[in-house]
Amino acid sequence: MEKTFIMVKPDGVQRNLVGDIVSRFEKKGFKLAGAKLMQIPNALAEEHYGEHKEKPFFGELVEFITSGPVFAMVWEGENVIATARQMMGQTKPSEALPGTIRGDFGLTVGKNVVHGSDSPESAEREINLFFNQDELVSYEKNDHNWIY
Ligand code: IDP
Repeated sequence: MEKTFIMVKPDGVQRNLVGDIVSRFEKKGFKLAGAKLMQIPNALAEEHYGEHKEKPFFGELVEFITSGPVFAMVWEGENVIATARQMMGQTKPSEALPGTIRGDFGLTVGKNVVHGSDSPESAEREINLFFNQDELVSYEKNDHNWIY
C-alpha cells in the first residue's frame, strides 16, 4: 500500500489544528503508520526544503518551519499521495477550495498549515528523512474490508 509524509506545520500546531487534520485523514479511510510531535533542527529543514534553496523565500521558509513544534505523520492507503494533496488544497490558501485543509484554515502561502509529499519519490525521501524504520508500525485495521 502507498505511504505518504504529512506534517502539520508550526502554525497548525499553535492554532490547535492537529486533531482536526488527523481526523480528516482517519475519516477518509487512511491508516496512520507513524506520528510524532517534534522540533525540526535547522539541517533537517534545509534538507527537506532543498529543492527551494535558490528561491527568495528559502530563508523565511526554514525559519518558519523551525519556529515551533510540528506534528509529523506517515499515512497509508490506496492513492494516498495524490489524495492527500487534494485534501490539503492548493499551496496558496487563496486558491485552495473550501473543504480542503488550506482552504478552510489558511490565509497566506507562508503559513499554509500543512505539508504533504507531492510524488512517490518525495514521499519515500521525506518518510526516510523524518522517521526511522522502527518508528513506523505495520498492522491490520478492522475497517479495512469496509473501505476496500
Ligand atoms: P507545497 O507545500 O504545496 O508542496 P511548494 O511549492 O513545494 O508547495 O512550497 C513549499 C512551501 O514553501 C509551501 O508550502 C509554502 O509554505 C512555502 N512557499 C511557497 N511559495 C512561497 C512564497 O512565495 N513565499 C513564502 N513561502 C512560500
